[in-house]
Amino acid sequence: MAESNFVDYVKIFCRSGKGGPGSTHFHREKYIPKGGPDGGDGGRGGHVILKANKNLWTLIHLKYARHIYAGHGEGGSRSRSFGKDGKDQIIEVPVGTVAYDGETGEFLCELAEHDQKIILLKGGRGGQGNWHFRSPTNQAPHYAQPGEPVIEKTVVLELKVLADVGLVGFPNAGKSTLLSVISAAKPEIANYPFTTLVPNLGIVPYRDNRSFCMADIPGIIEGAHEGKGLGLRFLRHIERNAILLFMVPADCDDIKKEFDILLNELGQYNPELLDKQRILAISKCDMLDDELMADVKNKLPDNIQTVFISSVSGLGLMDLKDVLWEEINKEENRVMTISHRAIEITQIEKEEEPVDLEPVEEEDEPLDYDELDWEDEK
Ligand SMILES: Nc1nc2c(ncn2[C@@H]2O[C@H](COP(=O)(O)OP(=O)(O)OP(=O)(O)O)[C@@H](O)[C@H]2O)c(=O)[nH]1
Ligand SMILES: [Mg+2]
Repeated sequence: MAESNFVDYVKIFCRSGKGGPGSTHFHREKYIPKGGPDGGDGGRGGHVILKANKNLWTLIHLKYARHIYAGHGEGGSRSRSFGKDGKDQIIEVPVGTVAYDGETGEFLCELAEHDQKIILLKGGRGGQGNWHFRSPTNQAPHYAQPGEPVIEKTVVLELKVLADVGLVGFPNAGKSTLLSVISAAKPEIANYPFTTLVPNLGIVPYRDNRSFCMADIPGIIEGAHEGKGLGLRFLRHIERNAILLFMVPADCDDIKKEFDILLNELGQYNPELLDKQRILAISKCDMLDDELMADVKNKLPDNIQTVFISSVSGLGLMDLKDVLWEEINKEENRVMTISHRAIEITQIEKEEEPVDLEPVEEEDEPLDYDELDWEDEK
């Protein structure tokens, strides 16, 4: 995964900005003795914001930018001047990114639409200046509110790519070959298992200038849910897909069994995946003569629409695209929402070596927050 440009997992350390302190200041002017308190409010600390961008396809730009700090709010000053707000930090991510708490694995938020913005960490509120605390009994308050402190969090961002069709199959089933033939994508293809190590996306052109998106993910083997082969972590990339295209090669000994193993592995990862519409493609049909084909047809699993294809001879590819297009456009196959389960901490540790977090420099004296009442933000 190290050399790949496709990064679908990053762990980043984020810190929002501190609120600026309110000012304790008294008006001074010639001929105006005891001008009274006029300390202004501190500025708000910067937020850390996630923003979805449809032009991004991976999280690679965040791989080396692991510490993201928003700016601190400035302090208020004389004449009831407000302090400047701290600079927000906007983290642009591909549509389909999900954020989890890096410590607990808890789901935080998901960005499903272009331009959607979510505040990941709120900047601290600025403190109120002493002007706010004047009262008939205390006309010269010698105190002001401090700003709210920073919030720090380790956040895991995971990308769940948005594709219409997800390819599911054993290694060597011919998934990448199909993608390379029906789209412009150029995934690596070879006659050995686990050629594909990261997901590939391709746009498949269809009749009348229409197109749909297909995701080719690494092969799945029996026991993948226990971590065999490449495990199941790539299945997150088909969680959002409208339909799943299962692929079993025509020369496989037992098509039904292979199909059942795939179904079982998917169910182990997330039972919701089994609710998706599925289509079965029997690949490499050019390898069989008519007699063997007839034999294969007798041994197909029931209750699933099956298409016979060959990426080499082109057999059945147009039919396949027709079937896929029809299914993608069915209202009941649209994926509106998906439920995100918390991720396991052991998985976080496995995916990422620990990040060396920089200590936060404490610039001010620790403040006593108990003494002061927060007023609601206006
Ligand atoms: N005869 C024939 N061979 C095919 C066909 N499609 C793929 N192959 C061959 O099958 C082998 C595996 O193809 P891949 O596309 O790399 O298989 P994959 O499913 O992507 O495999 P992994 O990435 O390892 O999961 C390659 O040697 C392809 O040339 C086909 O339609 N007919
Ligand atoms: Mg492949």
